[in-house]
Amino acid sequence: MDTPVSTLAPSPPAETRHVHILKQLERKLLWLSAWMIHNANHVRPNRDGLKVGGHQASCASVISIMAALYFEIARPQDRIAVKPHAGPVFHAMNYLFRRQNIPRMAALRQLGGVQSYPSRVKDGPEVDFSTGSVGLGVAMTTFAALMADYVRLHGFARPDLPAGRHIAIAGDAELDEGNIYEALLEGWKHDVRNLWWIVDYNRQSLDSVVPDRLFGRIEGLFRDMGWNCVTIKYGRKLEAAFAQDGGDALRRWIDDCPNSLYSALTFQGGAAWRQAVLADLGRSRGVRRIIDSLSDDDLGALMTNLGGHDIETVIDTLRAAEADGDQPTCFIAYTIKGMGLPFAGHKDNHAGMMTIEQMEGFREQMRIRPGHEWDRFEGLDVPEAEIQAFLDACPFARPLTPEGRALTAPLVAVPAALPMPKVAGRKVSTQSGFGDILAEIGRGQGELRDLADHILTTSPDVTVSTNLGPWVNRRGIFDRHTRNDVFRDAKLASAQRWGMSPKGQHVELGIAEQNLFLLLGAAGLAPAMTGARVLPIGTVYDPFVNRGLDALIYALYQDARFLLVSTPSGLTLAPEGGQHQSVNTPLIGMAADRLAAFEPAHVDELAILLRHAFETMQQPNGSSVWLRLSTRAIEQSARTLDAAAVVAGAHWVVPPAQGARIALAYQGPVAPEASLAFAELQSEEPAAGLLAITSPDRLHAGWLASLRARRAGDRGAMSHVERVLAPLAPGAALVTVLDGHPATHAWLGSVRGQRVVPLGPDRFGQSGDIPDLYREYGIDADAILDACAQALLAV
Ligand SMILES: Cc1ncc(C[n+]2csc(CCOP(=O)(O)OP(=O)(O)O)c2C)c(N)n1
Ligand SMILES: [Mg+2]
Repeated sequence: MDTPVSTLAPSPPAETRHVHILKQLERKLLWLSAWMIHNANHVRPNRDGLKVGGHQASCASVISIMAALYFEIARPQDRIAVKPHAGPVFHAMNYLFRRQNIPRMAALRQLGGVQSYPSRVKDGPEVDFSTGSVGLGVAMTTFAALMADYVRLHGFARPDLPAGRHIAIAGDAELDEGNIYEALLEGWKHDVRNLWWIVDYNRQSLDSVVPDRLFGRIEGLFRDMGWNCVTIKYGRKLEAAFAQDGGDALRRWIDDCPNSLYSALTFQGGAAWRQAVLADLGRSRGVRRIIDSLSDDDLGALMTNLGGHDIETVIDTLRAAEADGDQPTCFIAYTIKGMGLPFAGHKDNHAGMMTIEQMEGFREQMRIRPGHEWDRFEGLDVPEAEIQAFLDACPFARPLTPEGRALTAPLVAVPAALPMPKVAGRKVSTQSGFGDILAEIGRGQGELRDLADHILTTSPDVTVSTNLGPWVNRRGIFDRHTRNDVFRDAKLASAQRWGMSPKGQHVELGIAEQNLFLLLGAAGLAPAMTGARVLPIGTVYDPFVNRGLDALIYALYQDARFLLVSTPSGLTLAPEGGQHQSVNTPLIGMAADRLAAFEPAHVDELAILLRHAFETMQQPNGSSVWLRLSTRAIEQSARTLDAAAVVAGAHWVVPPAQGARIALAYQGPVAPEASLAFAELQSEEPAAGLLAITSPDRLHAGWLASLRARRAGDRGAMSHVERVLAPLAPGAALVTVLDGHPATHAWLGSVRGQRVVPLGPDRFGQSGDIPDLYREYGIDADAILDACAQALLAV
């Protein structure tokens, strides 16, 4: 990689001491990343015979890029997403900065060790963005950049923190992910700034070498989206060769060389390069002069001297972009997958790993003595004190704040109760109740003021149809630039007043649901990233949670905190038909970690849950919250609720008598059908109870927690659902109903050995009205009564 091409004239300028040290550090990153993976696979005992894995080739290709960034360009306030398979390089780099330790690196991919792919939650505060599901970490930087602007423009930014850049180091295959282009469009609309994506263009993904024509297209796409696009194609040695007689022909030859041939020649080495170049250009005297004077090794080094492996070129390019201002910039850095390792360029090298023998050779080449593999400066030809001083002087070595990179934000006070709309005696839906409560908060009166100021709402083109309209009218749309509402200025009647300004609190997104969840993720990390409290609320149609699911899970995986309001939901959306009628979402809510999912039936429950959401999303041991709502207006009554029970997941509307043989449980907008059926049931079974389930997710989580606690010896541990079901007879029947998959409730029978007859659609829906659909899918009052009869027969 750094063999001098001494016979060439003019040769690149002699390297300075500074560059020499940088190159020594590159060697160290290459060694440590390869060793970390080797150690995990070949040195550590393997108890289960499973391949541990790791990506030495992916690490090798990005060494110079990461070294240039972290040792030279990045400042502490920059937030960086590292491509998943470069995790070991990232940890090695932190180790050099004394922010990572040997035991955790030695335990790569082992319980308690560093994760295979950087994880905010598991690897600690040095990780800015978790990565792993390719494409998402890259796109997330766009929304994090937007959030940084939001926080600053709202006056929430910490005065001691300078504004930073958001940077993604991306694998080239990440650009195959559609979410990248969705984010590019959205970023353009919001005029995001201070955003860099550095693409490790090794032209290889997992299976193969990527097509040649691709990047011309991609470059154009970036430019169309208002990005600057800079190609870092050749290193200094090649540029020096191109400057010679015959250099133009050589450059054209490399430019035209198909990616797959280039990769194969890289793998084969100098002799193969010579043969291939001379076969085409042997008659050019200039080219012969360049090539003939080089040994095979030197020729191999020359032909693979791509820009992304030339740290000086990378640094110069990044510096130039820095000087250019805040325009988003994509750098396409040409690299070779596995650079410097025996399988460099081989198309199958993604999961390839050096054999024990190859590693031995590599160790010698790196001048590492056996037993000194983890030593920080082993094998480097610079005195330790000098290299340490160099590291200490790197801008990125400065701590971001005295508390480190993971920041905390002050809590926003949540009043004891949220304003409750006057709904008693009226028919109201949870969706409109949500809109009303939020609009009232939006007035920002009295004790609601602080809460109102810190809420950020967002929606992918369903702001009005999810009842956010009144809130937006009060709090405005966020935009970096003030833009008037043309309809309003022209005095054209509209219920929506959509003026945009840097003080607005609603981020209006295009329809792509992945962007909604990436923004919720970024906004939900704002406290940790910026030290400012933001309380993000995102609304989306419930079925389209599925459309953004990967990004939702990604946001939760990083412990981003937000409130998701999904509405309308289920068959209850009757005329809209099957694609809009969600069936599986309650199960997603149960299965998603770090997300408490609720489905209130009535507005009084909703008000309790909304309040709970604002509180729990701010608590270190809290979580994000999901409210599944409906547009079906149902009768509301004035009643006193046990707020703790609503939050814990269920409360008795009609408590059962002790030893009752049956209870009916409902969730969400099927409450009227359940009440109707219950009235009939009660005439037969006066002891029966009627249970409102507000969260199968919380009930289930609480039950598992109490089972675990009892196994661990806490014999008194008792969950909410166990207490709730305790009055019923052993072996009593539970008929359950929701407008969602019946498996959501089917487990309830296991809690106390009672038997469940679960009702709910388990097939795709279709257009209809509520009476027809509820009958067709067996969730109307008749179906509930039939289920009760069936359940009682078997008691
Ligand atoms: C969403 C998603 N799909 C598939 C994978 C499996 N996968 C891991 S890496 C990879 C290819 C990565 O290629 P690239 O981004 O070019 O990385 P590099 O060549 O630098 O290793 C694939 C398909 C994944 N991690 N995430
Ligand atoms: Mg690649």
